[in-house]
Amino acid sequence: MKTQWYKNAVVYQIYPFSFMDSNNDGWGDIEGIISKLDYIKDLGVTAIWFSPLYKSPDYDYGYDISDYRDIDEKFGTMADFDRLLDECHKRDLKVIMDMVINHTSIEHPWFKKALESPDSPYRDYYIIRKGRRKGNKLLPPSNWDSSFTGSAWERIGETDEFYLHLFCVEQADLNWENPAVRKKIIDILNFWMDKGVDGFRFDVFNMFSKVYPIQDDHQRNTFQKGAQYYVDGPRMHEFLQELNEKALSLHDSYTVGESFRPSEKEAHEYVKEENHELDTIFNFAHLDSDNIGGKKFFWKPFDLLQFKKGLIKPQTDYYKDAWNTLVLENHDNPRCVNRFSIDTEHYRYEAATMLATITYMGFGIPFIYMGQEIGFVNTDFSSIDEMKDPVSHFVYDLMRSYGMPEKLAFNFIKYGARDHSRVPMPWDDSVNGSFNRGHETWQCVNQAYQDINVKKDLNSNRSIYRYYQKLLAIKKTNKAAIYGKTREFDHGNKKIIAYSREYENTTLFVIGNFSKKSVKYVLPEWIRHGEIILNNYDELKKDGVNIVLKPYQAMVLEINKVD
Ligand code: TEU
Repeated sequence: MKTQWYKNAVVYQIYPFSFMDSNNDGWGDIEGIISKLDYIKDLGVTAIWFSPLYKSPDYDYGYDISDYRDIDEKFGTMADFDRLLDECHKRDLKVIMDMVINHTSIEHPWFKKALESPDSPYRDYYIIRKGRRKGNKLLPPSNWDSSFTGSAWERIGETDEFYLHLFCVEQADLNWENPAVRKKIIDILNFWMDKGVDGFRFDVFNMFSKVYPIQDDHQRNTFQKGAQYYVDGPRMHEFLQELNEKALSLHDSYTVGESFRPSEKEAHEYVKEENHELDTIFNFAHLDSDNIGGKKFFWKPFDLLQFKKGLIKPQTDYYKDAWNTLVLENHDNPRCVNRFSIDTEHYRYEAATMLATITYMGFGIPFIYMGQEIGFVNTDFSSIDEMKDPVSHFVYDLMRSYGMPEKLAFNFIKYGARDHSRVPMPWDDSVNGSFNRGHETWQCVNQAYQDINVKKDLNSNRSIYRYYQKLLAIKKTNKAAIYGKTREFDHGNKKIIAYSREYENTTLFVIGNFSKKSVKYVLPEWIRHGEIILNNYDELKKDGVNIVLKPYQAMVLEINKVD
């Protein structure tokens, strides 16, 4: 049944709120997406992942689902979705749906029914426990933290019971121990696959299974209290295998799991082919190279060695019995050209193309986040009120509660805010970047659209989009780029990333300069006569056995052994 089409796929992620607003109401919509499918196809992608389109009260902008079988009306109707699916398939674009099943919205009928009566069978759909009395205080059932700051427990009205929410208060965790819950989820997956969707991205999947009975976390140096009891839980493999057996394996599906800081061992187990769990998971380790422990707000000077290790290790360690993914941006991250110590003011084109080259020529499926293909930049938000993401507000409030002055707290959250990637897509330099025809947008427009937009990029002789086209064409057809074994060179070099990809008679050598200065590099002897198949500069300077890489220069060389 499974054709493994995903192995040479290229995925484009759309955050529907901000892609294209066809009816000028301020929100992106399905009709808008359909109008841009040719643009996406021409880039060279083969699949689209849609961030949630389902009904949602949007406390976490779609990641709090209140109906898994319907489309939110701001995006359109189910008939619109069916047309979208059809239009994608007509263009040979696979459709990957986001599936947020660690939790539901508190406005989901299951949760509402659960709260209606203490005897409701729906009560066991969630994780509800009695609080602990201490004197005349009622404490939560455990000391677990939510990933979004504060306690992971919320009291149910005036009762002495609490429900678990590992994210927003409005996102109640489902009880995966309950077979009825798993059955409902399996039915939902089959519902979408019967419609013809080709795969799923599972949101925070490695939190489905928790350790019971619920207990306090006494670990000293934990980044998040309770994580040891709700990350990579004891029934994870069993749950994923069940989804596979009863839904995923019945269709020619592809799955990518978004995991929350999985252990290396478990990460490998989730994707090993023989385990029949997930096809791939995301690897974000390299994106932690400019922040502390993955907490994006806690900025630290960029560490290239950490970036390289994070990017390369999954390629070398998961090789053979699993597949991999390659990510630079998504809806939870700032724009890549504004990270990694990059001088984006002077070298935006060079840096955007360098990052794409050294990331996507690796082993795994490229995931491209909308706007990344034109090197779109972070937004210069002027106040916290312009930020819509609840997480920005939680962290801002937390900093204020520690006594941090307003301005400092705002500057603190600005670097890593998720809002940067969630502003409307800039199509040209007309009003609102032609995301719509001028209606106030749900999220402020990044004023940089006047200089950086799709139309201008496509007309430029230094078009980032056109460079991506060349890169992706190689990525999809060159066997070494798809299947090649990755080997890193000069790990200790603090300016250069270099690795090879070897498959049968072909070897590629990928090299990129992370510095804004020219850097000399001695190419390994065997590749010196290789052909340059991709270069983000017009030339390659040589100086004896050295090559001289200009600021943010990246290249791919190819050599073929003749038998
Ligand atoms: O994100 C999971 C997650 O924990 C992080 O990526 C999180 O966004 C980040 O640490 C906050 O700084 C997934 C979704 O991608 C995200 O958009 C949702 O908010 C979250 O799950 C809850 O559904």
